[in-house]
Amino acid sequence: MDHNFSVSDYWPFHFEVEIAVIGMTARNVILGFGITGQSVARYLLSRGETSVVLDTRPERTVNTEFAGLEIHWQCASWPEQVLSRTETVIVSPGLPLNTCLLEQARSAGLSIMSDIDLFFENNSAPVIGVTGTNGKSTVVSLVGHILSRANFRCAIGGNLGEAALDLLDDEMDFFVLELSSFQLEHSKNLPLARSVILNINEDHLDHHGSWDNYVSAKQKILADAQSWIYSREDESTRGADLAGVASFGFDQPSAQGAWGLAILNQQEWILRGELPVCSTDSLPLEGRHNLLNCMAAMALVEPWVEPVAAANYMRDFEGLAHRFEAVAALAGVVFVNDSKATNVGSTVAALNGLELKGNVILIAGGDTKGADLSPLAEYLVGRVKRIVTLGKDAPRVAAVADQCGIPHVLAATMEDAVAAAANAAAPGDLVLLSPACASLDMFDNFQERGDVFASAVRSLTGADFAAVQS
Ligand code: UMA
Ligand code: ADP
Repeated sequence: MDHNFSVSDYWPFHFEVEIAVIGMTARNVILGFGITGQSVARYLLSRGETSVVLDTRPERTVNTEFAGLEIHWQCASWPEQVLSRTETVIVSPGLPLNTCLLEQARSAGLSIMSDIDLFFENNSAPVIGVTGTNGKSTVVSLVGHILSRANFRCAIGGNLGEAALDLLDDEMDFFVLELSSFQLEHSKNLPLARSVILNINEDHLDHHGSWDNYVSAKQKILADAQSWIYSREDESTRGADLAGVASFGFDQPSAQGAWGLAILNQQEWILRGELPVCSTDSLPLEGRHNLLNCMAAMALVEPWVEPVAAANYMRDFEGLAHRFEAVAALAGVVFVNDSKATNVGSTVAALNGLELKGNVILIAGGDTKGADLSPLAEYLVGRVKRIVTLGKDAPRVAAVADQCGIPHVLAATMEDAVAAAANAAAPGDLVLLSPACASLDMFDNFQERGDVFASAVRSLTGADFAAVQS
C-alpha cells in the first residue's frame, strides 16, 4: 500500500466471512459456460479442483486452459452419472430459475450457488455492490475512479464485464461489483460493505416472469449489506422494513445523511446535509439522471472518502462508451450513440435530459424483453420529429409513434437506419440511437450495435443529407 493506513481503520463495519471451501472430493458442476462459467472453472482449476460443465446450447470452441474439462453441450437434462456424483452446482446468471437443469438439481438436493457466492466465500476485503435497472456500470465505474484517485487499490467488475472471480486478489483494498438481477436471484447471502439499488424500472420480464420477482431479486442486495443507500426518487430502492443510512434525490436534503440539490448564489449545487459539495456544472457527465449517479457514487464511498474530495476526484472521470456518447457532428447534425439504452427507462433518461435547439431523429427497436413501450410516448412528443424503427419489435415502436402522431420508417439494417436518419435530418438536429430494447435479435451485444452505428455514421457523406442537398 502506498498510504499509511488500512481500509479497516476506516471501515466501521466488521463481519466474519465464513470460508466454505468446496470439498476436494465433491464434484463441482458448472451450469453455463460463458464468461461466468469459465471464470468459475478457472478459479477451481487454480485450486487444483476440476469440474464438469453442463450447457444447454450447441458446442463452441473453448480455450486450451479448459482442455481437460468434461463439458456436456446441448445438455437438456443431467446425465445420470454426473448427477449421482455431484454435490455443488455453480450456476451462471443467464439461466432462468425454472431451467430444467436447475429444477433437477433442486430435486436432487444439491447445493446451488452463484459465482458471486463463491467470490464472497474467498474474499475478505470490503465489497461495494451496485444494482438498479439503469446506471449500474456508470456508478460502479465512478466509485472505482474515486477510490483509485484516493489511492486505494480497487477492482471493478461483475455484470460490468469481468467476472467477479477473475478479480479476486488478496492485495486489493476494495472490490466494486455491478450485480444484475440475474446474479442476485441466484445468490445466497451477500455480505457487502455498502450497497445500492439505483432505480427499478420495467425490464427483463421475459427472464424473471413478473415485476415482483424482478424487484425481489434486486432487493436481495440490501438484505445482508452492512449499510445501504437508497434513492428518494424511487420507493422500491428501499428495503421493506429497513432504513438505509443515506439517501439521494433531486430535492433539497432535509437530513444530515441525505444527498440532494439546492440553488446557492444562483447556481445549482449538490449538498450532503447542509454541506455544499460541488456545483452541478463541475460534474463530468451530461443529463439529469447522471446527477443521481454522481450523488450515489459519492454516498457509496463516504465512509472512506469525504464528500468534497470525492467530488474533486470525480471531475476527470470520462463517460463510458455507448452511454449517450457523441460520435460525430456532420452537416450540422450531431449523432449520439446510446446503444446501452436497452429498456424504456434509459431511453426516457436520454430524451428527458436533452437541451435541444433542433429536433431529434430517434433510432429505436430491438428486443423489448416483454416490456411495455407506451411510457415512452410522453417523452417523444415535442422532442422527436421522426423515428427509424429497427429489429424484432420494430412494430411495437411504430405503434407508439402512431399513438404520438410521429412519422416513422422501418430500416432493415443499422446502416439503413443511419442513412434514413441522415436523410431526414436538418442542421441543428440530433440523431439519437437509444433503442429502448436489447440488441440480441440483431447483434452479439450492445457494444456491437453501437460500433456498427458509429461506423455507419462515419461513412456518411454530404450526399446522404437531403437537407444539405436542397
Ligand atoms: N446458457 C445455457 N442455458 C441458458 C442460458 C445460457 O446453457 O438457458 C449458457 C450459454 O450457452 C453460455 C453461458 O450459459 O455458454 C452464458 O452464460 P450467461 O448467460 O450467464 O452469461 P455470461 O457469459 O456468463 O455473462 C454473464 C452476464 N450475462 C448475463 O447475465 C446474461 C454478463 O452480463 C456479465 O458481464 C458476465 O456474466 C460477468 O459477470 C451481460 C448482460 O447482458 C453484460 N447482463 C444482463 C444485463 O446487463 O442486462 C443481465
Ligand atoms: P447499466 O449498467 O445499469 O445498464 P449504464 O450506466 O450502462 O447502466 O447505462 C445504461 C443506460 O442507462 C444508458 O443509456 C444511460 O444513459 C442510461 N442511464 C444511466 N444512468 C441512468 C439513471 N440513473 N437513470 C436512467 N437511465 C440511466
